[in-house]
Amino acid sequence: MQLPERYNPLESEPSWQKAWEKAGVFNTPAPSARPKYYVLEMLPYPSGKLHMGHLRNYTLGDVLARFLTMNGHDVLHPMGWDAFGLPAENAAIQNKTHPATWTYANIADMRQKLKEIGFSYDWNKEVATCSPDYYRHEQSFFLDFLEKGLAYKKESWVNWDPVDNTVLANEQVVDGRGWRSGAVVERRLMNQWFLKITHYAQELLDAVDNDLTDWPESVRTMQRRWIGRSEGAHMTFEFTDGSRAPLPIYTTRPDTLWGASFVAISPDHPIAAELAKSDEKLTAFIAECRQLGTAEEAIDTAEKVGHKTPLKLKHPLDASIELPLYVANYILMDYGTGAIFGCPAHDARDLEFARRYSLPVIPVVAPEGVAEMTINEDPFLGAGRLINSRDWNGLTVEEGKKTAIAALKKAGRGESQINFRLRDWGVSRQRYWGCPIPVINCPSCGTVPVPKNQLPVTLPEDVNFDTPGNPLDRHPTWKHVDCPKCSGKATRETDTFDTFFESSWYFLRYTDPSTSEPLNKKEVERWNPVDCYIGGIEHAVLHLLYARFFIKALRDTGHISFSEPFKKLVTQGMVTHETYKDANGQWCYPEEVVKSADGKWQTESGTPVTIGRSEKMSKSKKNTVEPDRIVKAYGADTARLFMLSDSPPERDLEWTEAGVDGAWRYMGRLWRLVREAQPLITGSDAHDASDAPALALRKLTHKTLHQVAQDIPAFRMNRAVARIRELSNAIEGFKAETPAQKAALKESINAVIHLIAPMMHHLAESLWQAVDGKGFICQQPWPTVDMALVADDVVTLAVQVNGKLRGTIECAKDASEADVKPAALELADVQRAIDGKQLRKVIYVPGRILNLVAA
Ligand code: ANZ
Ligand code: ZN
Repeated sequence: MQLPERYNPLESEPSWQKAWEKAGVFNTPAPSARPKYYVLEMLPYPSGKLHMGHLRNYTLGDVLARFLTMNGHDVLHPMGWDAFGLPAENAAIQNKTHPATWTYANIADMRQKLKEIGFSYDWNKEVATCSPDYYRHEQSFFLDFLEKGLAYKKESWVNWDPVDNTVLANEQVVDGRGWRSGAVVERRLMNQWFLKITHYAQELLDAVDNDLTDWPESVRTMQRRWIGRSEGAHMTFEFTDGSRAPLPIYTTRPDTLWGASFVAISPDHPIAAELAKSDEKLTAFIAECRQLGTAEEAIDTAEKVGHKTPLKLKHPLDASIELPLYVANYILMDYGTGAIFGCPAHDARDLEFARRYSLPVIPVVAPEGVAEMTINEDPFLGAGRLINSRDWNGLTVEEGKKTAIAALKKAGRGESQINFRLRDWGVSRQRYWGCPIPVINCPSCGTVPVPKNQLPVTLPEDVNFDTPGNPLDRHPTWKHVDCPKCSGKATRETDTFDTFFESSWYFLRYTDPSTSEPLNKKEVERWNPVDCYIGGIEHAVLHLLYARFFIKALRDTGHISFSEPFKKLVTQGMVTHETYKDANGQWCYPEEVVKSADGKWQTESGTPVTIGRSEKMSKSKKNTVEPDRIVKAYGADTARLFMLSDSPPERDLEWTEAGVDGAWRYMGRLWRLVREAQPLITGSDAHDASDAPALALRKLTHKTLHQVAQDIPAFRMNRAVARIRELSNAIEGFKAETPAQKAALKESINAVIHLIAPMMHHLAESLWQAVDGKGFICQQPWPTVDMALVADDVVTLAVQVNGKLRGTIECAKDASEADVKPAALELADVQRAIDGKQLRKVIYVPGRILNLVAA
């Protein structure tokens, strides 16, 4: 078929989408001998807006999915909606609609937009987490967890958002404020449901080290910190007046015990509550502390203040030393025992506190070789040897810890203990638009699980949002039920699950979203674990940790056999754009800004505009570009090509008109390339190695096929694009005169169409049709690479860090340092060897060795 002169994506993209859909080319393949690969992108919240971050995320997954299909894999590539959550309720309040109406309308809209980009999703696998067909199963999981002791209810201190009227997880409190409402949070004591993630603390930590080797190092570090394992000691301090049981304390520094100058308890400690009964000042102090919320960050940055109680405690190893007891705002009730001994010389918080209340500061650790030490503004946190510590003097910190624990043990006052920072996951939310927690509260039987045959507990539809608070709680009938045990009058739990509950297992449900069982075991085990998960770095801790926990809990309740959900993780950077401000300091949208005749930037009405730096696209700064607008103006392929070619996925991507333009022009060049080659490539496929120009083109063609096939699965999409451009440049300058040259050209054109197919998926189909290709290009196998043509150009390069071999990479013999360095830095072993150090020097001997010098 002779190609028309110009490519018109706006016409051909929708027609290819229809053709794909009609032929069902993206339907998940039936089991076969081919290896499986599960490509997963983080499911969107159906806000109604598809933004550039989505487009980037889904494009990366789509390129991988399409590439792997062409490379002999059975691929699962699904999409769905994380559909419960607050914005739907807020929209319901604002627009007087029902959250379901709003949510489903947004889903329909966003699905349509995704379809217009031509993603290779199997829409038969679609899941919306707000559908009872979905959430009924998580209700049954919850009952299993309950039975297994992995879910429980307890009275606990929570962050209360007074604007959204809900409890927030610590992670949802940012700088002491609710992450959505921005309101200052308060601390309140409430009955809450918890999932016992702490049961898996050690296993979660071990797997970070041993199993998650294909995760970004930064995310592994964040997970380790969040789990926060520490080794220390548990000990008890007796009250001097013997008025109550000894006070338990947790410390990570038992070696500093002789430097103790006070003891402090949390404002939420039971002893504080008891003392407050007869102490008005303390009552007021406790109330003030509660305004800080429960987030550690806020507590850490606040001034350290306290209230002195009349009580005193005895030093556990010398009863003649008496320490005053304070209630201090920086002691958390749910870490350790909620009580500490303060050693101001070696802890910044204790030092700030001691200075304020003129408490003794006794240094008990000094740097090696220093005998006397005074502490001024800063505590001494370094290593050294013990001083002022009686017969422990001279011991190192590590020896001191051991000796202290032995002494405490001998005195019957303590022992070693391991602690985790990780807290159990509070899942109760006082909201309507969430999955109802399937339990019933009976005045005589207590908490009774809803029997499984009565699931799902569905949300009532007739609710209104006229008053703040939880509509489930004030619904006239919904919560009133008979107790399943004694048939007496009882009430339903009116809390719903945190929406992280839904996103912890959706990828299992995708494998068979319509089964009436919670999971279709065969399909779940066929596809899981997910081979590659792609999403935003903002989920590095919470979502990923909760999902990891959920998989272990499902394993232990007999639902699945594996222990980790995501083999490889890719976190993509942000999409940024320049910002614009007019003369009045108001932000302007990019499309409102134009260049005047004399080259100055201004608004359409002529007021001058200043250009600010490129920042994450956000509505508040108006520096957004809607994917929809780009797709309607240039087509989806252009947008995708630009996103892929500019920066590596983990880095930020600056969206520019010039970049989009460049991508658009390149599409046109590819079109002309094939169009002009058309009359030349109708002959035979006979190659002739003695034809030098033909051989050179063939070498470049096979090299490109080989390298791009390495680049795509390693997410070096930008390098893949650069290589394809290099090949197309060579084709443009190629004069096909002899039959062998024509055969080489034919092979190259064919290769280019395959190479671009995962990225410029519509254009590739049109070009494939033009060269009389059979079927759809997206279903063709990747061309076979003739390694003989590649071999003499590709070498295995040894990568060293400080002279020690840490890995190898395959690269072109004449690859530049700029080419090999990024690939070397991506090797996990190299990253580990460099970790924390600075790269000082790079020594590169092409074809042989790359040595990275780090210090
Ligand atoms: C005495 C001491 C001396 C401490 C010293 C530190 C330095 P990590 O390492 O983060 O686990 N701590 C214990 N429970 C606490 C609570 N509920 N709220 C606030 N702080 C608490 O921190 C453990 C250290 O944090 C413990 O070791 C304790 O102070 C404090 F030179 O005990 B340390
Ligand atoms: Zn009952």
